[in-house]
Amino acid sequence: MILHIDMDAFFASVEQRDNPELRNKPVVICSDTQRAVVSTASYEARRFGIHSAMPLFQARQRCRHLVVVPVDMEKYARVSRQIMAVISGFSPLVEPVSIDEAYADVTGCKTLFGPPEAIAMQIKQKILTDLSLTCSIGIAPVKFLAKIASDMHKPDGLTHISKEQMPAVLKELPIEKIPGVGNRAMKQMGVLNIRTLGDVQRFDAQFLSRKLGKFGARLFQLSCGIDASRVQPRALRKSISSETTLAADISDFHEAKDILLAHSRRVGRDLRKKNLVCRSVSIKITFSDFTRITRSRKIDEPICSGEAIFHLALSLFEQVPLKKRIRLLGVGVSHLQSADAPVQMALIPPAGHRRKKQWETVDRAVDSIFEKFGRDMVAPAVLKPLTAKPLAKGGKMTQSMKVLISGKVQGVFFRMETLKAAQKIGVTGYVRNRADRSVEAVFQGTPDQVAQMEKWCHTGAPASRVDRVVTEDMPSAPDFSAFEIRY
Ligand code: TTP
Ligand code: MG
Repeated sequence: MILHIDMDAFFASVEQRDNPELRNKPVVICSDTQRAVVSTASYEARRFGIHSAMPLFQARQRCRHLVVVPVDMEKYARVSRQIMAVISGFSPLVEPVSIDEAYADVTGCKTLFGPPEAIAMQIKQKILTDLSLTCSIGIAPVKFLAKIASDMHKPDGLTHISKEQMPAVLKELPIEKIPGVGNRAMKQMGVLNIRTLGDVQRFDAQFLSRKLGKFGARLFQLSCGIDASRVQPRALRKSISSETTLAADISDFHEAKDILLAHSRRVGRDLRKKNLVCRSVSIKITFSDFTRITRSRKIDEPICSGEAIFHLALSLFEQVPLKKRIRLLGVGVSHLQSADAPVQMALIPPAGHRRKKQWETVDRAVDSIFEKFGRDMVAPAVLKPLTAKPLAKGGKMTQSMKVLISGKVQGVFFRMETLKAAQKIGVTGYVRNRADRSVEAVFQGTPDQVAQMEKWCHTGAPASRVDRVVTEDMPSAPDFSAFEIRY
């Protein structure tokens, strides 16, 4: 059985969710160009006859108090990824087809999640509770009917066309409902007096092929309920990389390190987003005279944290003699596999195993924050030589301050609306803003370390003014981590 999931008034619903003032109002999401056309209309706006692709001026004529909201594609793409992740939790066979729709083959998922209708209900419920959005789902034995079914009871619909009901539904199905039917085909079918899929049955396949080409043959098959297309999950990527041609050539080792770290984190994030791990890390350097080198290293245990990738990239980088200035620097990973694939566990975990796992947890926490609150919410640790001493109690805070703290604390900083959100993503420690109780930092560490960090954040300056806290493990002094607090 195939599910087709389609979000209701997608862009508009996301905006109405995020801005309560827009709820229950006629809203259109519209690009900011001169000849603006409506991307999507909320269901309230649709009552005025407003629809996608309508010029904005016409929409305004139809509804005086229409609210126009600009398109925020990055946000919709982020929500889209969250939706796809929810669906992927119920079936390994998920095919995203556009920003707000996907097919899922749930044939083999019965023992885990129940029959297709129960799965559809669980998906709807999870999207609603986790993302506060509604969707419509169609269930059918074949793809094209699942898509048609999802559109039958919008919004918030659930339509199941069983194998037994299929012939009756097909017979009455207007041909304009068939995905992919173009204007020319519609005209020709008009000439043949074909209005429903039932009408198609009056002709044989050869005749239809002659008249309508390839589409004719497909049409005949569809009229018999045959749709050979399968749900096709995206092919597994072979490698992921991130690189930049620098604005100006560099020769400073620390600068190069910072760039490697940023690339490693980006690659790690990409891996985790795709639920992958890698077993090979490489770096790429182009020098100012355009000569290029690549170095790579294979590892036994798969990794996906930015830190682990960075440590390997750095060790490769350190082996390259830097005689020329660097023009381009990049980090790549390959030998990818699904993060869910079984891994042969060593009886004695290799050195640094625990640390690696901790970084993965931190990275995943950061990923959730990115997904939920956008990129600016998390400040990455910077790799710069440490200079400052711990701040004496009551000491004067400078613009930017680095402090040392004993024990291994891994941390990230973000500003979040509520403590609840921090708890939801399963972090073990947090620092709360004294003024408004919002969460300012999350990290892993012992209760002592948590308390210590909390103290640091609140010493001297009002916490509400703290802008960011970043931490760094120091390879030269493994028992120390550094905090940088900016405000
Ligand atoms: P659709 O799924 O076609 O429409 P929708 O989700 O807004 O409404 P519903 O499914 O409930 O009928 O498209 C998904 C998103 O794609 C939509 O929110 C905005 C965007 N889109 C455009 O930008 N231009 C268009 O012409 C269409 C149809 C959609
Ligand atoms: Mg939709």
